Amino acid sequence: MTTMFGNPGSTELPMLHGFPGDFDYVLGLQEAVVVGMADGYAQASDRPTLVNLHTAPGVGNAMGAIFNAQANKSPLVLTAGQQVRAMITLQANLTNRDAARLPHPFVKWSYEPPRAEDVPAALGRAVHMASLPPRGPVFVSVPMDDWGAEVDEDDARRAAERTVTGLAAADPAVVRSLAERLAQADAPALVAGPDLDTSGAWGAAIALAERQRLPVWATPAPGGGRIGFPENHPNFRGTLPPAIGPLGQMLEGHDLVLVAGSSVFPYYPYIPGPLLAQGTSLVQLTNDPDEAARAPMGDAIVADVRLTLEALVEAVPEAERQAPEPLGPPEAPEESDPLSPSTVHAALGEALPEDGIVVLESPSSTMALRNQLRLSRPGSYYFGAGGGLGFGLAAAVGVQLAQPDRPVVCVIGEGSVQYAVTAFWSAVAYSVPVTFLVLRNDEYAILKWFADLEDVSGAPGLDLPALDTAEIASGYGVKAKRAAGLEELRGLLSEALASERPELIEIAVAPGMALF
Ligand SMILES: Cc1ncc(C[n+]2csc(CCOP(=O)(O)OP(=O)(O)O)c2C)c(N)n1
Repeated sequence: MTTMFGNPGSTELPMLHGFPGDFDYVLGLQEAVVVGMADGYAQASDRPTLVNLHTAPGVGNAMGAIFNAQANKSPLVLTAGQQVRAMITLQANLTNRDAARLPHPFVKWSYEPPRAEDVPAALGRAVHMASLPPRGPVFVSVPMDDWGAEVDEDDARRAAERTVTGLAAADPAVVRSLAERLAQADAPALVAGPDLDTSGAWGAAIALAERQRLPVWATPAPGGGRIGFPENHPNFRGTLPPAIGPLGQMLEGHDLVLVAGSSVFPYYPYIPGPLLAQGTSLVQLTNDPDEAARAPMGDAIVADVRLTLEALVEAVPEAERQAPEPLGPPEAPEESDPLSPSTVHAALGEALPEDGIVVLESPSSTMALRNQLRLSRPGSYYFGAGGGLGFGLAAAVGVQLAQPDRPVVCVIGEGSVQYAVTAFWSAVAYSVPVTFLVLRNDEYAILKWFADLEDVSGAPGLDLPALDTAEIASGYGVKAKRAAGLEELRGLLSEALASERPELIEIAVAPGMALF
């Protein structure tokens, strides 16, 4: 680790004393943003990432972001300061009174070392716990006087130098049996999940799809934080709907569905129906025992997704089935004033270089973006799998810090911006050249759509008049412009994408849900 994301208080200053020159400190102005930036950084750098929060209130502020990081399987090593040991029992001001319990149930492991001398080993253990599959956030509370204690240098070095790997392929007999099931199936399909991206399995997924002529679906968009298969590939069929009934129907006609690197499934909203059509069976491949155990149907194999797919590619024959029908180009959006979100996404699709990265938090136009963009390089898409707003803006800054050579665009609703608005400051302070594309529809559009679905009428609090995000971002130092129409949007997008500083484009869009 070479970067720490934090927001300091008096209880953290001893940890920052003599801050090492080979470490960078990234200041976030509120803890949800600190964790959101670290989440994006951890995912896009593929490394465990260090975070420092301010005792109980700092962890409290960060809880929504820790929830998101858990859903994203982000390997975050969260630390927080704590009162001096001598004053914890009498509960002096700022004591985190039950520090290890506080971040539950959103962390894999949570600890306050019993002695100062145990802090190095606890941090070592935290790094390994965060990084072992399935990855996720962990937490260590460190009393502020511990940093001045003597430790055994040799023990500390030994703790720091250990390597622990957790990659494990599936039992070869299980792979052989799956290969036979695939080869004998009449119409098998592949569902590509976010962990294909995390585990570096794009190549294996493409090889399997081509060898077995599998149509490939992306796991449902709202819960699928990353893309695991090139969406411009001829075998790609689209993104699965996120509800039980429609998803089961969409897979109808496939006698075997292999779901790789995803939960089964990240459903929402509740639209009941058969989980799968008659005659469809399912096998899930996941590195997460909990994902395997809680799936409501199908068999599951718990193993590293890349290693197992690579073994599967070796074990399956070249299929003679007909190649899947290509999806065809995205639907051309209709002209409207104000522009539809789909028109905005189509313009982004034209402007975005092939190595561009999209961080998305535009709830009512998630599907429209996925349908318009067809992202096709690994590590090109990050979405808050937990559904808590505040991920997008902060994570985009972290992703850009981890991937300085790839242009990052944060596509975000003006409502969503407000949950992580101080991330603008960090983007400016550290010259992080994210392009923020803000879709302004003056409402919580997705909630109006949900209100219809839930038969709710007359709900208050769904309109956002006069929320001027360009003005707000300017206050944090971001160069911000409002695009008056499509031509201006195109020009501003290409300028911002080429710029070496953070820039924001606000564009008015039509209200309502956008699917295509
Ligand atoms: C932390 C958190 N609070 C509230 C919500 C509920 N919520 C989901 S979408 C949404 C509206 C987002 O508004 P905006 O970004 O403008 O997007 P639009 O729906 O208009 O596309 C809200 C409030 C949430 N998901 N997370």
